[in-house]
Amino acid sequence: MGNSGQNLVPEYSLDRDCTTLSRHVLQQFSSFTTEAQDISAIMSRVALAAKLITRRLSRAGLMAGALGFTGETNVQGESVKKMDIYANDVFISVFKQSGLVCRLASEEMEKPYYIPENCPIGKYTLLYDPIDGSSNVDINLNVGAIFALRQQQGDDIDQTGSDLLQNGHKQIAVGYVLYGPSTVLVYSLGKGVHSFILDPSLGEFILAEENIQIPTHGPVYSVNEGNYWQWEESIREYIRYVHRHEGYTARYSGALVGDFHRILLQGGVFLYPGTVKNPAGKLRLLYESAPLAFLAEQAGGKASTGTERVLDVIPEKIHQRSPLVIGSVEDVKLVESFIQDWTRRESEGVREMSARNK
Ligand code: P6P
Repeated sequence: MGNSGQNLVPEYSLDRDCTTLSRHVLQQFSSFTTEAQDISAIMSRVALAAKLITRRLSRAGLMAGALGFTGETNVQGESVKKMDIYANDVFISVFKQSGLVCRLASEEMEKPYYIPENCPIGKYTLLYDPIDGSSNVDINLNVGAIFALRQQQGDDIDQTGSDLLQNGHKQIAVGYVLYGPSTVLVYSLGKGVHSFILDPSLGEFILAEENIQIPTHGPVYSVNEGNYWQWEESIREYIRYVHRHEGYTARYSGALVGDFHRILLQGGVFLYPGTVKNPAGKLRLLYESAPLAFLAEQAGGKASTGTERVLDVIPEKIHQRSPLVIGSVEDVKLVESFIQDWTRRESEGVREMSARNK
């Protein structure tokens, strides 16, 4: 049969199918150092956790006892889903015998989980939210996981993880897993943002996109408008602005990872401001806002608390919350401008008031 009849597979697709996550991570390093091997092995463990959780999620609806609430409340004061515990235990299991990390700090555990035999100084700690958006789990909507890798900054005698209370620039590797129609893993080591799609037939995460860049502006604003009356007036003014102006559309899934992934690829802004109930917002800094802020900046975007760069914030406790405004540079700046204007008017008002009262 002539060439025209041959079913030629373009070479690039074969090569691309061989660009697995672990190979891509190694390529991020200039040489095959111990650090390169450690980070690649750690990312492979994260990928294994993602595969195990994907498998559970895809069958949970058919498994007795896999879904629903445990009846417990976590350190956040939130009702715990059975899937939260399962996913948390998966991360512990895949790292316990790995010799790769000393500690695991999770949204689901008040204190870090220690793996004592792996705790010489300088060892790694994985911080993670095992199932982000678990309110979506029982209704088969997208959920995610967020992770950040840090290195021990000194001894941790009291085993409270106090040396983890550092700003987001100390993150060595960050990423998230999006459990959607396909399972996507997005990561950065500080050299761009790269996405991988799980090929179930191979059991491998295959490179999908390298050096992802967030558009400088996008149409999406993603926020829970049900909190409108709990926000500062500056945020309400911003919301009224996007309501009145053409070119904006609201998208909100209740799961940060899915909402952020849309912003990463299409542009726009996600915000979870402080509310009357939670003045510091709902999202946790060390394993939600800071990893995503690192990704956003690596992709040419911006991440702010509304008044300061998220990556500069130094937490006072492991589960500290922070307001979050993240996404396209222009859209984050627009939200910040409403906060700055409001703050200025407030201080002018106070000055006028005090001048009148003299
Ligand atoms: P609300 C999920 O519980 C989560 O931590 C994020 O994934 C999500 O963005 C947010 O909370 C949703 O919170 O108050 O809008 O339901």
